[in-house]
Amino acid sequence: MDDLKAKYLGQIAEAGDENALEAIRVAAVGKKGEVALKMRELGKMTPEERQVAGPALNALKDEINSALVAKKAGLADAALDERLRTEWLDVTLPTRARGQGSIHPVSQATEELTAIFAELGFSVAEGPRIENDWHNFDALNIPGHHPARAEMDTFYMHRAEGDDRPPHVLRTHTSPVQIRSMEKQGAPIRIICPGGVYRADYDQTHTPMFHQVEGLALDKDISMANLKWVLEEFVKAFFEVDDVELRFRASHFPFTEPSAEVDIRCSWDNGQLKIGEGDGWMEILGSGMVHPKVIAAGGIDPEVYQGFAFGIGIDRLAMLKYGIPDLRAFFDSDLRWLRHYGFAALDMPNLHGGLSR
Ligand code: 2U9
Repeated sequence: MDDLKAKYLGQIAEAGDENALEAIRVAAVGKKGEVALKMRELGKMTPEERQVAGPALNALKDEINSALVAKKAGLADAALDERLRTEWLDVTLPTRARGQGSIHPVSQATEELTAIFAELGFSVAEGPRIENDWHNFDALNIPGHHPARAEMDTFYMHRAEGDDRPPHVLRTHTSPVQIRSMEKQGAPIRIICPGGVYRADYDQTHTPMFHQVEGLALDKDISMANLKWVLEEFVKAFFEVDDVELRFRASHFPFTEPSAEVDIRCSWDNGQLKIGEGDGWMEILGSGMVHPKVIAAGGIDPEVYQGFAFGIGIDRLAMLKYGIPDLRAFFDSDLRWLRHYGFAALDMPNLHGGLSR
């Protein structure tokens, strides 16, 4: 019996993991283990021998069980110690730097001009970027044969053969939003429609997607004088100048009559653009009195209501205001590039998570 005890206590002490311990338990104190076999031999003993051997076998069984439990706890402690040794975390290390974004100059310009036109009583209207050709062209007095349709380098949606739904296009201007607003809310109306538009064109001053803001004001007694005042107020507020002279040049758009392109007074000093002073002129937008056919297409009586409309390229406005020379860099560039040109919003802590060095 002493041999058994020495054998199993020795094996338990040597066991390296729980599986080994379980194998020892089965061999020693399991139902068919060595201690059980010895117990069976008790029957063959004399009562005197049994009185000695019985309690001794029970004591041996208890001792082996206790050693198994103690060793199991020891192994668990050792495993925990090993994990604590290898899986520690230095919470005092500095955090990993994360790249930070900032507002895009086009979004910044859109927010600024929206606030300015809101002060002038214009609310914002939005509409779909995929338009039917009636809202994008016909309603704006651009019929099927009109050269403006070809000039606009329109992206047409694919039509499978036999699909005779009316053509849909990526809107070439935000004007269809005004048509939809006129249909929905009627007159009087004073809205601006900022948003992305699409034309198949790509060079230093054109990208296939760009941004426009168009304005529309219809009422019973609106004249071109109102248009001029609104545009003057807008230009002064947007470019943060006290005064600016506007020049209206006669032009032609299918959707306005009369039409005018609008220049602002400016100067170039050592490559530095100054708006509002000097002897130069820079074209910044197109405008006019809304064509009666267009007012009628929006479901409003042109005999009762008239008004003005204008269109401005937001990307170009942002380039002028923030001094960014190449339109294409709005689409495939990064913050270092914008900072190079001094886009101020990047360094304004309270603006859309600025301060992104
Ligand atoms: C309706 C009626 C009239 C919007 C207008 C322009 C003149 C114009 C260009 C400026 C730069 C487009 O982004 S740009 O290339 N736009 O010159 N836009 S009048 O006239 C409208 C619009 C909607 C119902």
